Amino acid sequence: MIELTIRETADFLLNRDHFLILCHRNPDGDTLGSGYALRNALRALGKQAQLICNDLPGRKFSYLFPTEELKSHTDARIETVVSVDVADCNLLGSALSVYQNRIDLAIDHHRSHRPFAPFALVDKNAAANCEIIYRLLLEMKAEITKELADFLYAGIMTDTGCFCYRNVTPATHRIAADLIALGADFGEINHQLFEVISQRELLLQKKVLEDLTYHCGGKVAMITITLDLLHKTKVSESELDGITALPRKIEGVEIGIVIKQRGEEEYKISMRSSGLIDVSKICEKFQGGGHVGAAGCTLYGDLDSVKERLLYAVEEVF
Ligand SMILES: [Mn+2]
Repeated sequence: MIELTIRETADFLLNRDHFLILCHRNPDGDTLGSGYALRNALRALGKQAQLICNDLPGRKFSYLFPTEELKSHTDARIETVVSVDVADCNLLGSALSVYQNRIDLAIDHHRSHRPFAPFALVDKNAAANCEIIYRLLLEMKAEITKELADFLYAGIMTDTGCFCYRNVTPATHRIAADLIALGADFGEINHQLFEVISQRELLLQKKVLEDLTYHCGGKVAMITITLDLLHKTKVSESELDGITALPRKIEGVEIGIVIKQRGEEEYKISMRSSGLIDVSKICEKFQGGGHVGAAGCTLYGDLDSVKERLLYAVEEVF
């Protein structure tokens, strides 16, 4: 893998055409913001660009990111494949797995980035991938319209939890300030993404919180979301962000763990830390990864054994 600078990446993109941009599965605001902004900027520069994703964005993202523009495949002519905010090519999802070995350039900010493309622009100090895309668009002299500013601002807010996470740097604030100056509708974006909650989500939260457990003397809080519960409350996977952040917010809790059932014996684990403990290290033990304050992995087996293995790994770090 050859690591490119922002300038080299700008030239790389300016010298090519017929782009296919790939988001990661279960898309969040950062991969969507990066993808939509890069795609629209390339189009404005007179190039052909498509954006695809394994899954459609959740309800709260659909107001900002037009879902009808996002498909899981394309028939367009493809010359250059770029992934955005994808830490590992497995995270493209099954529908996009055909592109795993065709990616020319990876633009990412994950500390756990596992190289999969011949060229990469990886800035592990960027709180959000959208920070990198913003710099890249400036370098390409692309016009950052209000629409693009909205996309990029939403990505930064998503990955920084509205500037709350410890990955935030002075540069994060400066870029967000630039985006607001360019017209980003910060009030509406933050309201839609972080305040609005559906009645179904609230019902799910209520049910899940009834079974919340504490471990390690109250330093760890854990909740489980079963498929049965999702079915009963009709909440989709993409609407679980609010509840994923909940256990970590409890006083004295240093690690919040959310166990989400994916299949009969498959569980997706999301870990959030208050920043003192690097949860990506814990998740790496289970072939997962992420950031210091937010990471994930997948465990297989029955729920009791999944919890036991997880708690064993967590106890080790205290
Ligand atoms: Mn990201």
